[in-house]
Amino acid sequence: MLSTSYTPSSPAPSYQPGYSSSTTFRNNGPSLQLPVTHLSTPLVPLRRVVSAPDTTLLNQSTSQSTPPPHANNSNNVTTTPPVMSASTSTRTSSYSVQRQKVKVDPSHFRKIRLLGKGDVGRVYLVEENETKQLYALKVLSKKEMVKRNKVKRVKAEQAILSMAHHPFIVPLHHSFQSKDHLMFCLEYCVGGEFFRALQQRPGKVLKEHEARFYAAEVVAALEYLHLHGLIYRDLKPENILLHQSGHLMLSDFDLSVQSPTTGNPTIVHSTSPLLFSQQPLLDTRSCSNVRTNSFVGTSEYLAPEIIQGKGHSSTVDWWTLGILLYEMIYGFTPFKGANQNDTFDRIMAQKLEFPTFGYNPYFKGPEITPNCKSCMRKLLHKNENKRLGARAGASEIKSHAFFKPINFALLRHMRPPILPSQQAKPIDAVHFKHIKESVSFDLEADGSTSTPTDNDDDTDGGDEAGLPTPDSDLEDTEELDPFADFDSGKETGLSCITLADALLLFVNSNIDSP
Ligand code: ISQ
Repeated sequence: MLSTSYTPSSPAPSYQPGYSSSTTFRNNGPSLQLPVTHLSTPLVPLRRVVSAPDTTLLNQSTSQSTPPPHANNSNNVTTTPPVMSASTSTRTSSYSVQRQKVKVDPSHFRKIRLLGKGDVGRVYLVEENETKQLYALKVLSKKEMVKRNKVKRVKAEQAILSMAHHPFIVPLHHSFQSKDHLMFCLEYCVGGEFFRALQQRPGKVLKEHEARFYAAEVVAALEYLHLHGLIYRDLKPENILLHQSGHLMLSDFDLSVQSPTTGNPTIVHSTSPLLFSQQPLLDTRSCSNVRTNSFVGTSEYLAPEIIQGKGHSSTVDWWTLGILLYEMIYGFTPFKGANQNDTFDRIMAQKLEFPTFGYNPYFKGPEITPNCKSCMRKLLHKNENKRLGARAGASEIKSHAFFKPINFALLRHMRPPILPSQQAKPIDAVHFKHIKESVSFDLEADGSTSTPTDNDDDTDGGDEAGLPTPDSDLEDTEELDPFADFDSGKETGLSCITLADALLLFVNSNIDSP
């Protein structure tokens, strides 16, 4: 494991300039302190917002949700109708099913095929037996979670997904478990990985206006997360999915963190008319005062402050947006080196350069505009305090001239540049690579099958982890069963997670993660 101290003049055990290593880059930093007063004051979540948030809703006791973009789509992955919350509820959602006392378990689904394999789990396309609705089922091995000290991390991921309700964030419909596995039942994104869609474009690039569209959707999603005190931290094309509607959805909150305090947005007045628009900006950096050190990320997307290991705030997400925008436009990332440490060297020291046409034969069209370059340059400012977004968060990015053609309020009604095949049947998952499933995972008989993780294909995933099972003689308590509160149907669990719950989880998740 590597730490993240960046000391070009004095070699550190972690990142040493010029030293080649393929070791995973990670850093365990101090956990954040949570003032006790915040725990007793659960905040009311926002309504689903895409455009500039309406701050008047922040202090209301109930929230109204507008339907998600996918509510009427053609893949029949319809969402559950509104569920009225109980009087004790602090949270409602137009399509959350998590308030229903419905006990969902693996036997409710039929496995169709493997969609993807990750570091610690797999994602299957499944069909709900009764409704025939398709879902993406993310399956994690409990044994693996315990072995890799990821118990609190996975609970934090569940808390974040349960809390997040935004058109550009993949919805979590249920979370449940079998004897051996934890399962996230997520919206099925028919269009697959944005990364794959990008790879299939001529020259692996998008036109500037197309890149602007996706960048704008990412800004909207990040704005929402930051407002909730979350830093996404792992933005990259592989973590972006394309919905049937063509709109993107952020997935994989494995590396996200939640700040222990979230403040209401404030208004920032520009002191320099040259810096920002004359309009006052809504400061949406709820977690900007939070610094965290623990991180594992994708090296080409890492921000300088993460490499330096000096802690980072929500502005890391604006750096990664800059890298994403660059990659969408030029087909490669700006600081890619021969190896990981070369990449780190370049991120820290190399000036941002824009390739000229001719470098890529597909750059035959109009030049990349100065506004677009200016936006990338400002997002990729190595000094996080001077980076676009450091002062007032998403509002600053939205008011950059590059985004002038975008009406953020109407974003999800715009026609996306890439539309998943409308002819192919969603069940055929044509936008997903065929992956051989070396060990068959049997949903109905789950518990007696092998554990579906990448690195234990040939191991028996029985119950060697010593976890309590329904038939075991151990009591089903939080102390004995680390996953006792995982199921979304459980009243005392995280099903109706409040921000305060998520904050507690985050604080705890940083203690042993990852
Ligand atoms: C939704 N649809 C397809 C694939 C997915 C992978 C991970 C998480 C959600 C998904």
